[in-house]
Amino acid sequence: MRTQVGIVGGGPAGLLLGHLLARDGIESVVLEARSRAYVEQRVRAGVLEQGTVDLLKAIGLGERLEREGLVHEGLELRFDGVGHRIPLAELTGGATITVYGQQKVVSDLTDARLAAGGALLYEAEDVTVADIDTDAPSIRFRHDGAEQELRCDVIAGCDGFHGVSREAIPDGAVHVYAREYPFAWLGILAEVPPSTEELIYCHHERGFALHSLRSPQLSRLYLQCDPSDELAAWPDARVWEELQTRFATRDGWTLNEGAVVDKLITPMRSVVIAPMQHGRLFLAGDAAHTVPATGAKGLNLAVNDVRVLAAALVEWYASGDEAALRRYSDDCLHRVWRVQHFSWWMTSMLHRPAGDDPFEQQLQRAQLRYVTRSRAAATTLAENYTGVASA
Ligand code: RFL
Ligand code: PHB
Repeated sequence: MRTQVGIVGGGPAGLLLGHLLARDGIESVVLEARSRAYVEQRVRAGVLEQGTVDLLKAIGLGERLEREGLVHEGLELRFDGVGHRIPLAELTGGATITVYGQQKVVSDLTDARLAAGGALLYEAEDVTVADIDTDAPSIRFRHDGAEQELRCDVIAGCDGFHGVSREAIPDGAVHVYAREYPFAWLGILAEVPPSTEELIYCHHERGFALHSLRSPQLSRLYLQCDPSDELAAWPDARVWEELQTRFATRDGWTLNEGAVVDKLITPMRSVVIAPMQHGRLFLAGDAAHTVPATGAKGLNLAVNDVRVLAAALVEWYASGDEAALRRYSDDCLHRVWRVQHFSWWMTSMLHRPAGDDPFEQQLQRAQLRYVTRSRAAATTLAENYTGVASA
């Protein structure tokens, strides 16, 4: 088998890259380890930046997004039992965020790829990436019981945080910057109308909580937990009780409860692999970096990477000039580090610190008061959250 661009991973990064390349007549094959049903049911991100929405609309993927996406012009920071609105759009000259589940983004991209006859192989097993130091890299894998080799001009490693493509990079050729946080998130999807119109990021002495949503009938809620917690330790009743405690306000705000239809525990970590490329292998999305979910950035950053990578590949195929491809990592990393900083900052401001350090708790509350009272500080949050901050 042969193609121009071999794409490992059929998540948002891989599928969007395939879509962008196809628009410029560049052929690709997407290899996905899981089944279509699994990939499309995986509940993950919910918040799309303005730039992500603009791109999806510009490339013909805006139809359902426009119909079902919920445009938000603000968010709430809640601490000491009081809510404070950050008017995102007003502070940024009109930038908004759109709540639209990652599953829907993935379904829209999958439908578009299959309708256009693009190659997308599910349940690709034992995928390995080889010969990235040569002009003829290849991907080996097993599909329907048969060993396969896909020869390519370049390979895009879009296989997420647990992917295998970056293992092809020789030891010592990249630097891994990493930070683990001493807490995790327990997330639920609940069949209940959201108790809020805008997202609520809540600081509480018992730990962080977040109220998000997926639709007028579906709520998405998270609470800070211990990274070693098992789901079994969190029956639904305990989850609701903890959410009720953390979200409680002095003026008696109520949190609606409903049937829990999905529950997961996800670690919080920050990772950057730099450079994001080696030879003919280009890493994009979570394969190259991860951020703690507090900034709602991972998917948006993945979209930015593949936008830059697709443009560089188009230029290379059109002119033979490698300059943009060689610059790929540098072109992405400024934004990657801006987003890393913002995600770390939001995470540090909102979570219960390890060891319940009272000094750090007072610093957090001082920062929260400042962000909610100073227009300059609130603008910093708004620019970063909506994705219009310059890197
Ligand atoms: P993905 O989505 O992990 O997709 C990688 C794909 O590669 C496949 N794969 C392989 N395929 C072939 N061979 C192999 N060896 C393979 N190994 C893996 C996987 O099955 C998968 O289909 O990475 P991608 O495309 O880079 O996309 C990144 C985003 O998924 C991620 O950054 C976001 O979900 C992060 N995130 C959020 N991002 C936002 O922008 N806004 C949010 O509101 C937001 N909320 C979240 C989040 C992530 C969360 N979790 C569960 C980590 C909330 C949560 C709870
Ligand atoms: C979500 O809706 O899943 C979500 C929203 C905001 C975040 C993280 C996740 O910061």
